[in-house]
Amino acid sequence: MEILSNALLPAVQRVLNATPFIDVHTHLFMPSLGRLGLWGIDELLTYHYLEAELFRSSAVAPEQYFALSKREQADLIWRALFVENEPISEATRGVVAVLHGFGLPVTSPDLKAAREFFASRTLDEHVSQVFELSGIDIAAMTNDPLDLAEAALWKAGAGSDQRFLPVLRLDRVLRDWSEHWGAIRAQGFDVDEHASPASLKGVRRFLDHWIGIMRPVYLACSLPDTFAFPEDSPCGRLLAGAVLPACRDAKLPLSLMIGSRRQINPRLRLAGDGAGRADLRALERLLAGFPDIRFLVSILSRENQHEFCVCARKFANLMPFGCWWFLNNPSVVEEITRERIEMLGASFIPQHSDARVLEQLIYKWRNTRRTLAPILANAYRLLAEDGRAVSEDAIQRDVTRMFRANFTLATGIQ
Ligand code: RAT
Ligand code: ZN
Repeated sequence: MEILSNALLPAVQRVLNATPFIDVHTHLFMPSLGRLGLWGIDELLTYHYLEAELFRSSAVAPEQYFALSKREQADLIWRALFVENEPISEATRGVVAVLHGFGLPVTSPDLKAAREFFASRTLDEHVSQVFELSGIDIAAMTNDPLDLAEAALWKAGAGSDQRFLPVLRLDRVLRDWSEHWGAIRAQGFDVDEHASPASLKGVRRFLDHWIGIMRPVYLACSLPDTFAFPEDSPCGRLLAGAVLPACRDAKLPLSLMIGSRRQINPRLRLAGDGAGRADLRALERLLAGFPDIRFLVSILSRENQHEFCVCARKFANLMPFGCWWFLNNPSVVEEITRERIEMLGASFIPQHSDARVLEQLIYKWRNTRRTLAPILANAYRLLAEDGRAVSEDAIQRDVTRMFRANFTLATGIQ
């Protein structure tokens, strides 16, 4: 049945709320990966997005802050950003939404009630309840084969979990070869510091080995704003000579997240990374050179977004996803998503959560639905004005495509 213009927004909201999304990129871990997964109030408050905000609203020096226990850090952040200030930034508002979602106090001078509540939860059930509240049924993880603790758990046979998809993350291999080649060698693969032709074979064996253990749904790497391709550097050679061939043979997509500038302020540790505009010609060359490989790509700089859409119109093997990290704010998400719909229809994945702490899923997905509803409704209103009214089934088809099928088709899962 055709929907009248003034009923479009509620219809879109209904569909968005009723459709379970696939979260295509998070830093969460399935419970069988033990204590790697972060959750609870102290982790929520010490999220690195909030740490960066702390130093703008408190005189504490990063060195003093990092010397504190996690609990003391959380208390400090709560006091500076939630008691002494109104939490109006995106990241602080997110904590309020999570507390409110669980019926916990949002203006309390301390964290007692929240700590008691989270201490009473059992992880496995808590994961399921958080997924339910967030409206997702599957989350892709970020799995690092060079993280000693994580690698040990995989080797011991971490049980799979239908709520979580493994993703083989290659930042240490592609971004910091000089620091990490020794760790690959220590795992028994023949590589050297120069990323020589023999090393490419060793890395290829390393990748095949880990693809066999983790069974990832894609391989992934974040890259700097200076990313170039092709390039005679360890990253360029390893990408062309080992990673891309491994993706092709295993029929796995490669996810690239381009534009992060690591450690522009190392005093802030994880919160010390920045963003920069990239040269998307490198991406164009990759897409043109490897048409049989699918690329899931997110770009960090707002200034790159228009040419990124143009690029996606030229290359069907590119699946743009998400408004990453510093872009994940309503004003920017709105602008980017409108543009993507106008240029790509429903052939992109509007958002991922990038959650590092389990309960962040609740506010990040709530915000995505809230921002997206009027944008989609407006697209259908314009369509109706131009002569074609939509039905709820048509809206459902688009939403399912954007938040599920674009990913399942790109990765070949299900
Ligand atoms: O958004 C973040 O948490 C960043 O610190 C990064 O981890 C980024 O999402 C990435 O995957 O590199
Ligand atoms: Zn991430």
